[in-house]
Amino acid sequence: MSRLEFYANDPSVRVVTGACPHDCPDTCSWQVAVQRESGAAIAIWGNASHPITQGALCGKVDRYLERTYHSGRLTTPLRRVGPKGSGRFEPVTWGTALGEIANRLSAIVEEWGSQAVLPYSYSGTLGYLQGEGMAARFFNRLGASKLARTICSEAGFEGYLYTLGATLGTAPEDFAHARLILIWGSNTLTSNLHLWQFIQAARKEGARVIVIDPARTRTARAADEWLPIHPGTDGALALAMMHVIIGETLHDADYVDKYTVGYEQLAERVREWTPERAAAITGIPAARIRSLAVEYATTRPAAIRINYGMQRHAGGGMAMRTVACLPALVGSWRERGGGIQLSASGGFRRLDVTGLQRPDLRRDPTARTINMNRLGDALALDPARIALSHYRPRPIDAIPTGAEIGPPLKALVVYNANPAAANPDQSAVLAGLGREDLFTVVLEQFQTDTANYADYILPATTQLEHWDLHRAYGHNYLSLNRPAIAPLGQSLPNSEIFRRLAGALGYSDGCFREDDETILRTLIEAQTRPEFATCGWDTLLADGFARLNLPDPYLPFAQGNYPTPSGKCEFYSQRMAADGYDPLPGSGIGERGLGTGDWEEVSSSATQSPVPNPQSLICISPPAHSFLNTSFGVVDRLRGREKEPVLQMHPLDAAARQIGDSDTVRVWNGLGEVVLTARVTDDLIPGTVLAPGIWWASHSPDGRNINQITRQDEADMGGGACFYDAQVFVAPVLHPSTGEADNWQRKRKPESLLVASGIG
Ligand SMILES: Nc1nc2c(c(=O)[nH]1)N[C@H]1C(S)=C(S)[C@@H](COP(=O)(O)OP(=O)(O)OC[C@H]3O[C@@H](n4cnc5c(=O)[nH]c(N)nc54)[C@H](O)[C@@H]3O)O[C@H]1N2
Ligand SMILES: Nc1nc2c(c(=O)[nH]1)N[C@H]1C(S)=C(S)[C@@H](COP(=O)(O)OP(=O)(O)OC[C@H]3O[C@@H](n4cnc5c(=O)[nH]c(N)nc54)[C@H](O)[C@@H]3O)O[C@H]1N2
Ligand code: SF4
Ligand SMILES: [Mo]
Repeated sequence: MSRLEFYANDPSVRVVTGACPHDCPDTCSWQVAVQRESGAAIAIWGNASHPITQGALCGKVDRYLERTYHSGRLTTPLRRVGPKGSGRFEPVTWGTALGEIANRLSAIVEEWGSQAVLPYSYSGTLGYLQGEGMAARFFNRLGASKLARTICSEAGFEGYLYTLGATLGTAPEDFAHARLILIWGSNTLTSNLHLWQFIQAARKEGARVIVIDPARTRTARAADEWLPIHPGTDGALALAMMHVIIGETLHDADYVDKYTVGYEQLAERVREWTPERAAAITGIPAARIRSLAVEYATTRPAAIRINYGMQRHAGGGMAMRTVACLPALVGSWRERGGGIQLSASGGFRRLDVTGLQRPDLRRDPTARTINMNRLGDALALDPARIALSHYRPRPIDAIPTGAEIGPPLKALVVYNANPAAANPDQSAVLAGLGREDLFTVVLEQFQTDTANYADYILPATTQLEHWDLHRAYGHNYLSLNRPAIAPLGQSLPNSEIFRRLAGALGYSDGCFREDDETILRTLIEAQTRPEFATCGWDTLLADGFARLNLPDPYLPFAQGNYPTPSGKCEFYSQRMAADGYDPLPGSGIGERGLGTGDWEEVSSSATQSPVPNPQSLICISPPAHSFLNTSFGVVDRLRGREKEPVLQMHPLDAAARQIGDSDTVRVWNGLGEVVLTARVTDDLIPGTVLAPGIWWASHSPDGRNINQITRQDEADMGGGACFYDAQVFVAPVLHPSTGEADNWQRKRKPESLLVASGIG
């Protein structure tokens, strides 16, 4: 008997259908059993009728009731009593909190102008309503600075868009039809679990699965082959693959002729990219690059699942743009089970949100836009650093000067985000949040690292307690989330908090009085594009989800139809030239920043795989299996599964630094330092260290996390983040009395840290 049948037969229980709100490509449809009498949720499971969820949630969200009913849930508004960042608060009423916040915001707007206020939000929920719904209306009406939401995928998105025109791609279901699958910079079994069932179906029919990743992840272990690659060098691999494909005329000349532009220039460009040249950069042997290219071009259909790991680098946009050329070159878009998937969000980007977000309320549409990756700089008082924090997605976007820079930030309103833990350059972010003159309001479910710095913490509901509507970025289904239980304590949905704040500021526009269900129904009913014809409100209420009105099978580029300026796949991009880029695919190495810039220089003089600086290592910090960014760090059982903040390193790198397994190590660079426990493993390419993220700083032995060593610099495109492009030094932390390296650090709080000398 299914769980649905079990509970549906129980008259004391009702079953409510909802959707997982988390930042995950799978956007699962879930069902919750609620006791009628107590109103308590007693079970949660994956919706069996959803074609992607197929009845299963991941190990994290299986624990969603533990998260919702956690003793750490915030249930009352809180006002700061200690110094900034001390984490000491007193309960106040909603009336007091909102009145005082409204007064403070009004005074700041009066003295500094409305742009001195910054909303800061990201991926706590991907819902339209509890994300940028009522909040967008509120900040538009206020005239706050705008936020460029760049922290996750922007570099790669821009690169993909230059090449293909939309973030459309292979449907997850269609991976079942592929006969070769390249999983490229994605740990599918950790961060995109529901794709795996389709990959397994393909393998039953004989498909081979190859993982291209610096780490032998659990996905790489489950695949047929792991191709270890140096971080940030994927563009070089793709160029060399195209060198072989074109050199051996394995490309689809008919597809190329009809549906692409710039083939001649591409052929010219890749001529110099021999597999030998790419081997010295990527660490993948030339012969394997050659055979991979042939395998890719001749196995039909061949699908690529590319994810964000490979674009969190200085040249990540260009690397993505280059890889995105591959399916058009071999014509694999023609076939079900061919093509590439970066994100399915392109379909949902066509959903018209103007009625939801009301940009028309903004009196000053030219208000500055701050790049969230540069929050540390944005919160500084130095105008030069504020200028740097302006959103400058392309090389032609200049750093503003003079009055264009705008006022210093005086108020920060954080919701759905935890920048004190998740943002790059943690020291800079904490220095900003620690400013006594910065007025900070945090809407949260838990007292996070960021909430510790608030002046007011406002308790927010979880997904079990509010309405929302969800797009997906790993499939083509829209989902509705209905509240299953009443809000815990005095917590309120973000929508209601901003509704009440609007009231406290005297905003009389009717849109601030609409209730949540009405907002969502109106949003759905306002859609006129054919993609949403299947997504009626009644369908969503009845089923909890609806497939976008796309053909089945959905082969977006089988006959061209690229929404680029030329209408074709752009091997040569005029738009890139105009925006200040090389118009042809490149390696992405040395595009901007320091990290990967050193690779080529070193490799040209070395016969071995390059290491950027003999003493430094590249640090990547991809998602931990049992966390979702920082959102599940609070759930004891999940934190227990991750055990402690660790640094994985290759035995060669460990030996060179006299580091043994489980030794306490210090990881540092010019930006900051963090103490971690070494895990010595050959599941990594030498020269790269890996710290699974994202730990709460307050759960870490030294009160810091890996974002101590990540930098605010933008990637080459879209102002994207460079999380995996960090050079670090690593050394054992010696025991203060014995002078020996071991894991003593884990067992006691450090008063002083003695650092081994001689390295770095
Ligand atoms: N369990 C879990 N699931 C998650 C998350 C989580 O924190 N935990 N986070 C969610 C979020 S916010 C996102 S954005 C998504 C997407 O998540 P992604 O950012 O795509 O993360 P992963 O799927 O772990 O893929 C990253 C992989 O890329 C590899 N990598 C790093 N640098 C390079 C490189 O230069 N080249 C190549 N080829 N590979 C590289 C890493 O080793 C890692 O295995 O996952 C979501 N799902
Ligand atoms: N070193 C390193 N840093 C990274 C990454 C990495 O791979 N390595 N990944 C980056 C990526 S891909 C991303 S997407 C970002 C994510 O960065 P953030 O968006 O800051 O994500 P989270 O850390 O999950 O924080 C989300 C917060 O929102 C809260 N929340 C959830 N739902 C609600 C709600 O309905 N209302 C309110 N008010 N709050 C809610 C949660 O409790 C949680 O504290 O981190 C980035 N940081
Ligand atoms: S985090 Fe991802 S896999 Fe887990 S339930 Fe949510 S959408 Fe599904
Ligand atoms: Mo993300």
